Amino acid sequence: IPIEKVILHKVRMKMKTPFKNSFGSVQEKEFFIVELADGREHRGFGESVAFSSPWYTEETVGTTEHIMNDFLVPFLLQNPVSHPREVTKLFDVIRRNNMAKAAIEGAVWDLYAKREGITLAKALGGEKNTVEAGISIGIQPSIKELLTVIGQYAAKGYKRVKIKIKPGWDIEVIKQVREAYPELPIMADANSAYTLADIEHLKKLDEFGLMMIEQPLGQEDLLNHAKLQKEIETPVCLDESIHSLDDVKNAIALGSCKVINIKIGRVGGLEEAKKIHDYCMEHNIPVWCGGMLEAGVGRAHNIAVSTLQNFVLPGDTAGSSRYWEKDIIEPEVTVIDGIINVPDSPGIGYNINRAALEKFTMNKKEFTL
Ligand code: OSB
Ligand code: MG
Repeated sequence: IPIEKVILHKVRMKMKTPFKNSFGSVQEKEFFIVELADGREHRGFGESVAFSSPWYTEETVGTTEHIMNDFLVPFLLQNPVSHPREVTKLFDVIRRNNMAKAAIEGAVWDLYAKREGITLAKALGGEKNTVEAGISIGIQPSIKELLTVIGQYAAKGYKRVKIKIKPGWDIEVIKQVREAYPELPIMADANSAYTLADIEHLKKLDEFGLMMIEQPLGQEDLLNHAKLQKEIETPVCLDESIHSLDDVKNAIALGSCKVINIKIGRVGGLEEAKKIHDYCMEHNIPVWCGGMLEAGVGRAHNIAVSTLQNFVLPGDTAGSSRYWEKDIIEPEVTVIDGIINVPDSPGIGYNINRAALEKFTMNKKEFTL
């Protein structure tokens, strides 16, 4: 795959409403759009997902910039690959920094698929033409407001609603949501807000028929998640604990979870995401695609990976208008009756809206060999 030029667009976009979870609030998203040019007509795009501060994982916009500029981009230019799956191996000499790796690896996949004239979904081995959309709702000022927001998304047909919880905003919240929406598929995401000492408290969630509870305990704590899963009926899903296929193998062997949330950025790219998907399928562990408040390019990658067979649960990928007045892709991602149609043009299947991208770009850096 000839890569003649790499362009890193540093972008800043303001979200319509702040997203609040157990560790803080985000309203401005800074990220990189990675653009690869093959010297012919094709351009591949990727999007970095790390936040400005290291509250979700250790990566930030600043570390992403450093690792891409000083290591990953020069590596890619100096070491031609013939298939995107080779990028993971190429980047393996750099420890972790998964989100920086994934932004570039994703762009290589897009470029590859466009050169082959196939969709990214097909290049990955996905077969679905539609994917189910779920929604993740941040912590609201009151239960009343939460119920209103849930009502809005339920009316649009979203296939499941994820509610952020933390100590003091949990049992009563879920109880009232369940009463107001007896049939709605709901789940809770704790973003590591609890410890094993909360086991009796977390057991109280069992009566509400949650699809799952996401990452209740510590980020590195596979052992205690296993202890918790033995005591509660609600399936445990891991998010922050999963950075690689090895993490997944450990989690499944220990019984730490019954579901896995795959985020392409967190696991270092599409190739690793695919391997995790395949391993989970062999072990009867359903997966779904998590979200990182992505703009359109990241959203498009999420949609493509969600076409793989074992993505059997609705993910966090909502329509572009969930967070953005104006997205950087066209057409924008739309959700109709809770369904996203997978685009059928080559690569990510959406065009870059150059005017919108320029408008949100703070600076641009070009690299050639
Ligand atoms: O824990 O899944 C999470 C957003 C930022 C960081 C972590 C998480 C989330 C979400 C929102 O839940 C997902 C989205 O709407 O993109
Ligand atoms: Mg989560």
